[in-house]
Amino acid sequence: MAYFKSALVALAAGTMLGTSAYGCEITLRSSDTHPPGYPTVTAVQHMGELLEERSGGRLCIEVFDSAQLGEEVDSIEQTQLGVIDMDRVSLGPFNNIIPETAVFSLPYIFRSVDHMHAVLDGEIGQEILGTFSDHQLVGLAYYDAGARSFYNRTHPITSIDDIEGMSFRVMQSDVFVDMVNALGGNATPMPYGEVYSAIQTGVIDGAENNWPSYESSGHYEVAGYYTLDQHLMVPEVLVMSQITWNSLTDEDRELIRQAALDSVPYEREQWAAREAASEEIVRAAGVEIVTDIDKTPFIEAMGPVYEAHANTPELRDLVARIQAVETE
Ligand code: GTR
Repeated sequence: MAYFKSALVALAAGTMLGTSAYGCEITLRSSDTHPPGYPTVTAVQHMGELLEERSGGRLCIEVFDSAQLGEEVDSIEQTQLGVIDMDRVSLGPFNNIIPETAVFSLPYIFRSVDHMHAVLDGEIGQEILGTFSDHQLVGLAYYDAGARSFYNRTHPITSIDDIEGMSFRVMQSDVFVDMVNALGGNATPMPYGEVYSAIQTGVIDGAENNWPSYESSGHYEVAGYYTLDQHLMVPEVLVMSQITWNSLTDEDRELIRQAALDSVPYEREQWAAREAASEEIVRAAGVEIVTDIDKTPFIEAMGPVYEAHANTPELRDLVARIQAVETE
């Protein structure tokens, strides 16, 4: 009797919450390097809410933020092995594994956020998502990550000449190593979580990232010069383990695909708001920001990076097709 009663209470509570009284049958564990409240974290949580609602509470997502499940390169491996079900990462760490992703990571490949959206939302975006299936992964969706710019602890960068000899942390991708070297700097690939202390202790002079990452990581506290050269616009990507995917029914896969796609506009909205909020925090902290910088020499220096990473007829064709995508 007591059991019956508590089951009824649970049923009522579950209904109120819009979830099943019997709880989640499948909980997908999803990794993210960012802290709670960061747009990529809240977007995957939002996807989880959609999924729970649409599956009658059967399918749930638990987001492990702040790199609890490992730094990005490791979390990708764990996802390929099926230890982690879902991973929200930058496309950058995929460059050395999937050459096609390197094209989206080329400096200045996207002319604007609108151009990037047009490419990602169109057939080229789908094509690149499809390449993950050769690597034990399923590509689900792209998220926004704004533009990345250089910051450092020693002096304002007002022209390309100021980069000469400086050391910058980059994501673990050869594209970004070559990019910094082509600008006259020295690149040090390292996991995101190690950057703060590497700058603080002077192991490196600086790094590069977008406003929300520069702010939420606290890097602005130790690297107080930020130059808006906007050399990269690397999309974020949400992937699922092929092993997990194979264990699901067609119907559940469709629910997951759709919920992932429906979380994209949500993330873009959150992103825009967070970009503005992070900029405000950083400015209020007294960071010296160089906005007026001639990007032409930066763009011109990237020839060797394109040659090295768009190095097959297929990849060169991909670059040309991206450049040919028009925006209104
Ligand atoms: C952020 C991105 C992360 C991570 C980080 C990095 O902008 O959202 O996924 O790649 O940059 O620089 O490692």
